[in-house]
Amino acid sequence: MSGPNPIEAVFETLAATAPEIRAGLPGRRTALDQENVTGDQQLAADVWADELLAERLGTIDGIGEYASEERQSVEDVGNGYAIAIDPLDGSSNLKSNNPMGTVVGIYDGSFPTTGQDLVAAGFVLYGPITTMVVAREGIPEGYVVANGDRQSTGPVKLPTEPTVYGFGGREPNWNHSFAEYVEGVRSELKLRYGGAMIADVSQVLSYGGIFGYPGLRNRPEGKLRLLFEAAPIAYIVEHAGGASTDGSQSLLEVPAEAIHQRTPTFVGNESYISRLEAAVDW
Ligand code: P6P
Repeated sequence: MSGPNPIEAVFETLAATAPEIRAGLPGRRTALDQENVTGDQQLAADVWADELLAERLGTIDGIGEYASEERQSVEDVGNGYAIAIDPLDGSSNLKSNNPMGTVVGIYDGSFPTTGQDLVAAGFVLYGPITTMVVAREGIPEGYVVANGDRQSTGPVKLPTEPTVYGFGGREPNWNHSFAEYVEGVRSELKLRYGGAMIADVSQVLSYGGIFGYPGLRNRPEGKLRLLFEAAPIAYIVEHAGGASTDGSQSLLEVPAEAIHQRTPTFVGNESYISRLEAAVDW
């Protein structure tokens, strides 16, 4: 008899591990004297959450590769799907006690690969309560995570009426045409930017709008990582009825040459995504 579906097992495991991660955060707010592969300062929580999730997810039958934002290289864990995970996205919010999350993409391919190989994506959001969104075929499903169990809150559909926006990076580092685009957005929507992609994307999924981290004058590739952050979030938002872009194409089309490759990242209502692509000269 075939075992449980590995994709389902990944999300069950994330839910089951969520209370343990949440409970382990208070004692792990210290900054380590080290950085991850892409130069983010690592907290004790980052390393601990990564080790915990590697152990739990890497032993699932049908998972072959475990790649983490916190690790230099891909771990070979057997045969099957390839997981790309940011164990604690937005962990710098731990110091200020603001929301953060875990984001995972499940790829039917070997790293480095592209968003076209995604077969599922999801995130856990550690906010006032613990919630989860899972996208596989069709419309994403939302959950409240209680005692490690997922309680469905129904389909996650992007509201047709946009309300909020949030863009990362310092304004002096935005290029002129993007700054002009944001002036228009600013006059139409409300600012919601909290420094953790998962929490900011959750705002967009709940209220409609656009979230992004642009390429900057001093960093044209932007900050967010394609395989760990941008492609999984684009998969979720596009399945929820929205759109994504790196400035010119869906994030699911962006070719990855390296596992820690960064990309300019925008997700949200199609009207704001297409307006961005038309207005901004990167
Ligand atoms: P900034 C967190 O470190 C992260 O990768 C994303 O979760 C978040 O959207 C972004 O960086 C925040 O970057 O420059 O605003 O601190």
